[in-house]
Amino acid sequence: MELPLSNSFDQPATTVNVDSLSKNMITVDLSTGELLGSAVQNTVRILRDLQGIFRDETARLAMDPGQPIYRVQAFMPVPEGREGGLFWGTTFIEPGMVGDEYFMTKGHFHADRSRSEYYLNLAGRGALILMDENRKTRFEILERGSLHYIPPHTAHRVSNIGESLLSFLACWPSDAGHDYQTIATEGFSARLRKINGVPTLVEEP
Ligand code: M6P
Ligand code: ZN
Repeated sequence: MELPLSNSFDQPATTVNVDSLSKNMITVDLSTGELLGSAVQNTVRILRDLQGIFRDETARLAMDPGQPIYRVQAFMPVPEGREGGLFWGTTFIEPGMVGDEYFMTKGHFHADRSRSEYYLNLAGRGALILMDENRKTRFEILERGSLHYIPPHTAHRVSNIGESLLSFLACWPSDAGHDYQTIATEGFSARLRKINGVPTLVEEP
């Protein structure tokens, strides 16, 4: 089948300013998930930032408050809150425990509950913890190459249940927003805890 060519070889080639192109270009290191490019935004969460997230506050306070827990890179080509755009990110979660809970993200509902998201795991072993609006909680295992659809109306958080750095890619709508407040006040209905060496979802009392 012949496809129409918009620019045949006997036409002068369009001039492209390579410098201006590369300034806006983002690349993904496909082995680690690291996003490279000047437009990438970085957020680091250390243990001090995660008050009220882990069950065992005594164990958290006994640890180095500067301990890095996770880091998020994001490419947000339109302003946050604008309808119709998409954001792209990578999250890196260190291996480790606070009491019997794995290092994990804060977790959130989308501020616009109708919005969904994809996660694609690149490295390490994790658990995606999902809770619907009836507070029914379940989890999915993240392993290299596993793709996870987070439906609308579903809170989500990720635990690193392995011994090495976990990294996963994410894609979400630019008008989804993050509702952390609901998790801060009500929490998830269950926590993923290491019980007899096994990640186990335990209902909160
Ligand atoms: C993924 C996306 C981001 C989110 C990040 C960390 O990359 O879902 O929107 O910010 O994980 O999760 P949290 O914001 O809950 O700490
Ligand atoms: Zn989200």
